[in-house]
Amino acid sequence: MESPSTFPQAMPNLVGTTLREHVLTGMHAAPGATGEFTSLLNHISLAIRIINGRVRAAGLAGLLGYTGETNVQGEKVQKLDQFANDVLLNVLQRSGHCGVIASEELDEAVIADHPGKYVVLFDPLDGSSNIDTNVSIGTVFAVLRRKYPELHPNATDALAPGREIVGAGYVVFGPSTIFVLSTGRGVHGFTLDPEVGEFFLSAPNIRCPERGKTYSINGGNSASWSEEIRRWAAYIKETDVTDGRPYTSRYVGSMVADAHRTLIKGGIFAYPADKKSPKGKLRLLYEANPMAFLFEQAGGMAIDGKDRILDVIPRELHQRTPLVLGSKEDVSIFRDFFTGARTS
Ligand code: AHM
Ligand code: MG
Repeated sequence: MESPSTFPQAMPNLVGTTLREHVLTGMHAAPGATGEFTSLLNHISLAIRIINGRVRAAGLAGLLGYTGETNVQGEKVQKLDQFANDVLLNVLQRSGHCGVIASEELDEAVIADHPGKYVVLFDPLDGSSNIDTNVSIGTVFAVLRRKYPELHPNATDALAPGREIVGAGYVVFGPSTIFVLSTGRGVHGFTLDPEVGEFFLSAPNIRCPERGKTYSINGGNSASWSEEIRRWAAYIKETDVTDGRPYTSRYVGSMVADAHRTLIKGGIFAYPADKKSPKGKLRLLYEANPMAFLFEQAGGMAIDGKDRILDVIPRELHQRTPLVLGSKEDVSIFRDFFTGARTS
């Protein structure tokens, strides 16, 4: 066996770094850090581990008859997305760091009765239509710092553009549970060791390739697409060995899973506006903004078709947006078709 002393001494040894350590080390470097942000992220990690336990037992719970309205003890059993929402909400409220919490599952933002420093926005269980068939699902979140933390929090604190995000992440509950996080210093992936109950650094400094070979879009919506999007879809399927076309198609239907593959392997994920969903389907605050922040941090790109997602000024909590993200070159080509700058 190779001796651990063979690690180069000048480089920090990242093997065995936990999510907790990683966050703590990063925050030590931040001037004026109070430890609150570190604590907030540790609370999010705790909520994720609780949700993970329930997600992992979802099939088992079904087999044992726990998926109906009541279980054998006569207790009401929550749906998984409701459970994930409640866990995140409870854990974040108990952390004491949040002035405002907003979730895709809640009609209104939850306002604290104390002036918490942060706003947390989340989609507790993305891809929930895939739960019943044991396909990857996930959680997405974004953290903002309240502009005026000394004032009483207000729901409008949540309506800040994504460029003001101070931390964002997502978790994929797939064959393993992976937590991808950025606090504005690159993007790092952590895998849960279920035996230990800790996330360990498994993918430091993730970079989205400049160009990929995969496109990810619900082709079943093509009859509702604009002419520009149809032209792009035709281009992506044409054969041209000089630039790797035709691309291959992958579409899970869980944005976290499709985005994660796109982040790692490159290519493009798109949920554009169409006749059925004229404003797009995905939510700006809970899905598009955190993903856009992560993609930009990893050297990728995220637009609404034409403009940068992170520059959109939100008008309402549950605002929808078209979303196109992925490798810089692939997203730029989409934009050229979308704006009519190119047609073939
Ligand atoms: P959800 O947050 O209710 O799960 O819905 C969002 C999901 C995304 O994960 C996914 O990209 C999209 O909806 C799939 O939609 P469609 O079935 O229209 O392709
Ligand atoms: Mg979702």
